[in-house]
Amino acid sequence: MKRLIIISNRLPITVQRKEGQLTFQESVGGLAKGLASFYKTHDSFWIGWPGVAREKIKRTEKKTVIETLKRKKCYPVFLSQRHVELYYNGFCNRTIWPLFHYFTEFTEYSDNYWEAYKKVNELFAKAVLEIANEDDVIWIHDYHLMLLPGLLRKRLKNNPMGFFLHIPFPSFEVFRLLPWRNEIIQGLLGADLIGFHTYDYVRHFLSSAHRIGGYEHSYGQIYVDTRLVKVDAFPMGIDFEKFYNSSLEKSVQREIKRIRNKTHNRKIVLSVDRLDYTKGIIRRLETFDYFLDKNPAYKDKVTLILVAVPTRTKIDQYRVIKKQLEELVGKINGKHSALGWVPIWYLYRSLPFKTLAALYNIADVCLVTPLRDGMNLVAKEYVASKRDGKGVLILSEMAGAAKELAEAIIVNPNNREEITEALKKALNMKEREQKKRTKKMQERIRRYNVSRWAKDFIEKLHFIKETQLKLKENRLNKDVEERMLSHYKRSRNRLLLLDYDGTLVPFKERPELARPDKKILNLLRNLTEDERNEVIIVSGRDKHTLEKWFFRLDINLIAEHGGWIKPRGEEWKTLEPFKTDWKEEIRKILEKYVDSTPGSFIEEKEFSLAWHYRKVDYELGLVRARELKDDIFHIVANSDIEILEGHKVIEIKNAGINKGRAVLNWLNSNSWDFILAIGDDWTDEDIFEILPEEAYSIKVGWAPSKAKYYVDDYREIRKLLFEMEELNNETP
Ligand code: GDG
Repeated sequence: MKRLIIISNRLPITVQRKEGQLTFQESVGGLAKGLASFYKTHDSFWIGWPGVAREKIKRTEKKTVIETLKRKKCYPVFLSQRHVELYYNGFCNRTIWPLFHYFTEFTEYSDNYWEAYKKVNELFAKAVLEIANEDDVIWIHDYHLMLLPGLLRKRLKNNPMGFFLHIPFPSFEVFRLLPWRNEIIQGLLGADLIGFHTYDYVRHFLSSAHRIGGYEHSYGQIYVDTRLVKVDAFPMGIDFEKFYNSSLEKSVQREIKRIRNKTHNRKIVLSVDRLDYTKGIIRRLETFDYFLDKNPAYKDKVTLILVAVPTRTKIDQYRVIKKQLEELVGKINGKHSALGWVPIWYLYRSLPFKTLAALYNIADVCLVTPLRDGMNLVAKEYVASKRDGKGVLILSEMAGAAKELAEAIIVNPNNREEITEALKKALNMKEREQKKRTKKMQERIRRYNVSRWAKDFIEKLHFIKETQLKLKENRLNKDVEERMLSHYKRSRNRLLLLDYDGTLVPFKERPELARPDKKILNLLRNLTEDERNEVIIVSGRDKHTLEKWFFRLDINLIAEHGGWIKPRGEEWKTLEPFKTDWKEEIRKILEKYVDSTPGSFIEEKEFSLAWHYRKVDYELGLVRARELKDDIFHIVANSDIEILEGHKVIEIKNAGINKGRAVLNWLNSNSWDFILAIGDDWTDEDIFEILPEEAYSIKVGWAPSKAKYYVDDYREIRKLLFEMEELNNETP
């Protein structure tokens, strides 16, 4: 099995200096914990920062640190105090973290931070290059290292490389605020697979990649030059069994008893987060205060246990929120407490696992209301811990986890009325209902646990790599080209099937601008004048346009994807008479779409109606195209018309018309000793599909195809045809 190199900002082992001595401890936090179990069972290596500044490690100690970490399959990247300040506390946590969580008012744009971010990403790249082998699989994690895939790709051309973002990817309108947005997009696109927790983040990324970098995608696949990159959602899971079985552990049972002794029979509402402004803790407390105000009957009956784990304490906002929180806890406790009852137990510390598990076990309600959260593992851990199924999760719709945990009570974290109602509902929910909901969620969390998540990601990464290799093998290379040209030269009966737009000329936003230039007309003339050649332009265009453009050439024309055929020297004809009485109804629908979609237009042909959206705003175009297909689907079903999806066009046409059928007669009419078909669109696949085995077929552009070979764009096709033209001149 290949070696897996995991790279994240922090190593799963943290080095600290305590009372002069260096200590090595397991790191806390979602990522380190989540991946730890996976990486121990694989032949893996983890690269990251050990959590202590370079200056704090004496020269003589450095070797010991490296050796000790190596035994735990870790490789350190040492960062200076200055880097930690500018890169980690700076760009990562004062720029990217707030911006990606939609806290634009907290976002700082500093060139110094950015320079440090670049520098540290380079240091990571250097560390990876020091130990990576040619066939190592590389998996980079999170927002600290978004430039790393791009940096590594320059040197590690072939290694499978994945990137996973643990926080949200914001909508384009927010992401575009970042002055270094282009560099970040380019950096990420160095990976072969880019993963996010949810499809919303996938959509946001694809939209930014298109608007900022001009990258179009098809079903989440982007071509970066000729390298295929896949963008997909992988909702991160947890170590389910660990939490599900936690109540069986003696130490946890003891903790449960200890806490129960203090809470008596009161209902427990639990809140657990790092003390981060994105987690909505202040708002949560204000809502709890409001809940007690509005529902005094719950006083002395409910206790909120609030665990706030210290984090990023060097950053102002985190200090401010801590102060606010403590004041608020004091205020609420002062206001509502009674003898023997305090409404909020506030714990500002990281708890040992046994205590956390005990709290998950005994809490009647878990209140998880982040304002934004990539996923939120606490929500999943709480549900997983409920072996008896009793307990209710109240979950913010702004957490990625809400997409999977639909049986929770889903709330808007800013809506205090809604949360107050949710609390009442949760505290009064029948046990049967609680168990039903919990079991449903548990089934999902158990199945898609953290190992499955990691396995899925790595498998997908391998799959993309294999697809890339297949595509590469099919690239029209020098050898094939030479073979093809020599075959061409030898042959006496040649059939050339050429699509027009995107194949002989570039694809234009305005179709009228794609008329043939002199060069291509001359080229086609020379090719057709060679009597060994039968050249056919096989286009989706209407017959009048083709006639207007090519009437001076002695060439075969196929228009409207095969609706009309004009063998050279003959008149236009159809393969069979088609009814077109369906057009009226479809035209009305298309007109509605033209009105509501600026930039789109209808093209009417004899046997088809096409709705073009090449000039429409990218995303609007995609949405409208999908809506249009839905709208006409029921008309098309059980009729003899069909929908054809081309490059930024939806075409409705008589069924049975297609390019393949149209060229069939030619294919069978002669014993060709050289056949070449070239096209760039889905509609050309009908030709590729029916060609005999020995024929050459070339797809222009990088998308799945039945063609034998690929080229990048129309320029390569022109070059190839010019070479053929040369050969015509060479041989009598
Ligand atoms: C980031 C994203 C995404 C918490 N308190 C204690 C403790 N924890 C553990 C929990 C959980 C982890 O920390 C927290 O994970 P979350 O997912 O809730 O949140 P972030 O730390 O913000 O994580 C987040 C995650 O990455 C993974 O991709 O879900 O959206 O922001 O595992 O159990 N553990 C212990 N004591 C505590 O007091 N032992």
